[in-house]
Amino acid sequence: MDESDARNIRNICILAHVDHGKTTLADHLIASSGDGELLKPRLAGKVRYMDYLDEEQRRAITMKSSSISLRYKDYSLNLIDSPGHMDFCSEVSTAARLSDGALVLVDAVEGVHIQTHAVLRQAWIEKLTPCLVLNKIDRLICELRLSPMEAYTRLIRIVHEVNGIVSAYKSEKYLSDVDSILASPSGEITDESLELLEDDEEVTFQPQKGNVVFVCALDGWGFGVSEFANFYASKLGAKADTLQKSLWGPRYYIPKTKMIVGKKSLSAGSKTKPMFVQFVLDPLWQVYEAALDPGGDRAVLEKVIKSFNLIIPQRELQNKDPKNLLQSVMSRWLPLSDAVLSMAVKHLPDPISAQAYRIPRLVPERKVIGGNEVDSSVLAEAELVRRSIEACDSSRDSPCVVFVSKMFAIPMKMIPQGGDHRERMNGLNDDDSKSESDECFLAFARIFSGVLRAGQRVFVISALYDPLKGESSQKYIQEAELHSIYLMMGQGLKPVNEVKAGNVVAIRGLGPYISKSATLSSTRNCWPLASMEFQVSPTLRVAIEPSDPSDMSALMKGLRLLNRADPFVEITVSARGEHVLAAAGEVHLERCIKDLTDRFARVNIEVSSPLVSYRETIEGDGSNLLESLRSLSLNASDYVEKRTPNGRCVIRVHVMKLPHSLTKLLDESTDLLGDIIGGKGSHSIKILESQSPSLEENVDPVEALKNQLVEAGVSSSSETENDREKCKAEWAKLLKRIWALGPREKGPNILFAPDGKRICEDGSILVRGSPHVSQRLGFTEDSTETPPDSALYSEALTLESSIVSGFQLATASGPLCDEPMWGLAFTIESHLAEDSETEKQPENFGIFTGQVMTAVKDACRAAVLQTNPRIVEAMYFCELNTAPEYLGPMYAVLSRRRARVLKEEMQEGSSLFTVHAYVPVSESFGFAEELRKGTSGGASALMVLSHWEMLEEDPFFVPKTEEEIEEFGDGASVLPNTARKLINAVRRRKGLHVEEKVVQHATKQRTLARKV
Ligand SMILES: Nc1nc2c(ncn2[C@@H]2O[C@H](COP(=O)(O)OP(=O)(O)OP(=O)(O)O)[C@@H](O)[C@H]2O)c(=O)[nH]1
Ligand SMILES: [Mg+2]
Repeated sequence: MDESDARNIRNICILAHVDHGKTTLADHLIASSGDGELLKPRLAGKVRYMDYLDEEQRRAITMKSSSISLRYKDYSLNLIDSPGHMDFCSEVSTAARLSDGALVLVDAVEGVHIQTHAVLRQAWIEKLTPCLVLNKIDRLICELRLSPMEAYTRLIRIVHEVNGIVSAYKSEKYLSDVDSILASPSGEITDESLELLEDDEEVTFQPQKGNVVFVCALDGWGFGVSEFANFYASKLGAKADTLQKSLWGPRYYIPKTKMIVGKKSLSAGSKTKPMFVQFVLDPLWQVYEAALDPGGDRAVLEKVIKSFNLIIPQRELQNKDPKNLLQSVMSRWLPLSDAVLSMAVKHLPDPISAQAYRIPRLVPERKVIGGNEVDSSVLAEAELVRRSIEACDSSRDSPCVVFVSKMFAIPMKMIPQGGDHRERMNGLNDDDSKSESDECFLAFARIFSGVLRAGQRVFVISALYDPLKGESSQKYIQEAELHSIYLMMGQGLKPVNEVKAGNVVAIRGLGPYISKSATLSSTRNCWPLASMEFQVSPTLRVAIEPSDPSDMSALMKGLRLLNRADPFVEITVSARGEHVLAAAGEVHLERCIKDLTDRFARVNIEVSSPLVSYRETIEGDGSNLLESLRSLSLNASDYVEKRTPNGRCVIRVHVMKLPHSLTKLLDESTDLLGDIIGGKGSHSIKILESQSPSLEENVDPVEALKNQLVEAGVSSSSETENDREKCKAEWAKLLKRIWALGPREKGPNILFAPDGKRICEDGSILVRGSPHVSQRLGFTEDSTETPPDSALYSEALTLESSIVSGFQLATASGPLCDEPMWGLAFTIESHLAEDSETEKQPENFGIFTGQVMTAVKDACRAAVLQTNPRIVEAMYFCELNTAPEYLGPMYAVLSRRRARVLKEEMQEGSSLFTVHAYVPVSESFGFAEELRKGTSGGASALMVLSHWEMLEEDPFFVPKTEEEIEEFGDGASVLPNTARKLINAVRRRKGLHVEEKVVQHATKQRTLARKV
């Protein structure tokens, strides 16, 4: 293969919301390739060829991304089908990384849904070129029974909406999926917006440009406007190009003058339809009516067959079932695969042009900042490798670079046998024990540069590797010998000896080296490719153990295999020694358990009920952070005081609530903050481009975060402009005092360094702390102040780390139920007094620092408990779809689950309702199941983790005022409220003390019992 060959490669993934028809579309593309040797055309759309796992066929949803190599004309295509269910969204990321272009499907009836947002975002992050496929056009005709004009309005609306989402990613700020759904305009589109829309070069999807097709994947037909433009060109005596431009949007054909005009030139009240309706939809509707209506006019069909010279076997023409007849005609008149694939090869990029602009995302540019110690030859080679990726250089002597986006396991029997004798002899190399050799691990990979050969030796580089770091980075690089390379054919594999840059393949022999993803390279001096970004993190956690304790080792082995085979599952051992499995959702969890029992461990497993995480905070919305700080300095009574047992150190802790926007920002930037705060000062390399999807390229993420931090502190308070400025100044001052973040040094809680006088009246001195985080973030310079040279001062200095540790411990486990704290600001003043005992024993010092740490921790926890503590729970954003008759039962289920409904909307043109709601994670288990039962399968729900939300309820509520006692009773008989119940459940699970009166009124209970 030479360069011109790489120009003929297209790596394409199919992305969409669940059930919008990806796998059905893939079927038709497969059937049309290679004379139907893989899949008979008449079976296309029925077998769902890419869903080869039993579980996928059983549930009729795709659960993994898988690739197939196809040929279309001179082109070779790697088509990757991806799942649409939220639980498997990580598979969308792995598919997107290996592709250059994406076919984004939208169901014409259901329209844009939550996963449509998510996949468009994923495509945007990975710099994929998208094309739009509007699927299920047949449903507009047969199910909704829309007129062509109504259908047209609906299609325009969808295209408009999808364009809106993409342009938000392109231009504005980064939004999470949930935010973008909540922000998306649902208003009507006016004619003016249409005029704007169609002439704007910036608009991504434009049918008249050819990157939108209208299809019915089930029946195997589809078209872009160019198909019709070509057909009408000769009939109307117009140029196909001109026609194509007019076949979408408000363009009208005046037969008298043979002119195409805009809306303005139409006479008032004119009934002329837009050209898309007149020339495209009307004929389509006529064919459908002719075929499906009992009294339909067969002549219309004959006319179509004749004018397009369709060759249809008699057998099919005489088919009694009108549906089959229709399918025969439509799939020959407007073949689906032609419409989709001709669009794909024309509008989606080849690897050479794609890699040239994807390079900043794949290998962010790095700049050496002042490192004299950097080895320039290493740097030069690493740069060379980067350029070779940029050029998609497939010459033999260029460095070979491959990205593995996931590892997957297939049963050994699916591996083609023969040919490679080494495989059989050396089968153990894949897996580390005999019992595991039933499964074979393959790497799902793309070659970005050079040539990869079977049997080649490569370096396996993990994401943390840095070639400039020399020795210290060695643990991130390994050497491996590949076994075989396969072209993926959906269910099958085709062994090949070598592949060139730009192709997608499966590689065998990397099982022991890679757990999730990695970069392979022929040279050590190569940067790892940037890590992939996942839409959500695995949040559903359960503890698992074997039913029979003696199966423990089998389970461990199974877990190890599962961890490797599933890119998204997380397996950890909890502090209490349980094996905790984290999955993305219930469907995912169920599949993991099934895989474990049937394939990987083959033992029976007990699964605990889900372990839900909570956070702890205090009452309030944090809008008065600045005021409470001010009052703190005025009146210093509002604190908790603790003393170390030896009495030398007095600790005063004051706690405040952070503004919500700030907490959210800290929560979202954890990784970045971790990098900044934990980063070594002498970092010689700076990654220039942000890896997170910040919009404008080349924005320094640290700068961006700093600006956001400055904004977040003031945004919530202050009314007048003047006030705002004052607040800003004050907040800026405060930002210079950030001593630490917690827990784990990067959480959403802040420790401010105290601002008091250094020496107090009683001679004790204040442990000042250093604004360590502020310095790292660049809010303040490294302080040059040298403390007075005295023993007490230097002792105070050494206590600083104990105070920070105490703060970290406290924020990691709050007083309510040992869950991490959330959105709190602490100021800790510790006063250290002179040691009264004359002799100082150094061995006592260790004890003393420990005492300080414990005192700080206790004081922080006590401060929270004293300031109206509240429990915070995680919320899912939930999108429900239902027919109107099930709205009632659906709301019943929602209210049982403490859900908060955000909006209910009827989808225009159909009778379906879409409802958005927040559902607490703790209430979400079995939700889908209950919904299905409650509505006899008439309503469906998808959930994505959204945010943390504080429960307003006071967990320690006891009626005090007269009115309260009247309403709730005297306290003894008050039932625990929701907050209290949640806390108690967690405490019970963790084996903590639970204050509960088991028997409240013994006498009453006895009488009750007798009655029963
Ligand atoms: N009426 C109609 N139904 C369709 C069409 N295309 C697909 N379907 C049906 O839609 C359902 C879902 O199709 P799939 O191809 O499995 O959808 P998918 O997008 O692969 O779903 P996931 O992989 O689970 O996300 C199936 O029942 C198909 O028969 C179409 O053009 N018209
Ligand atoms: Mg599918």
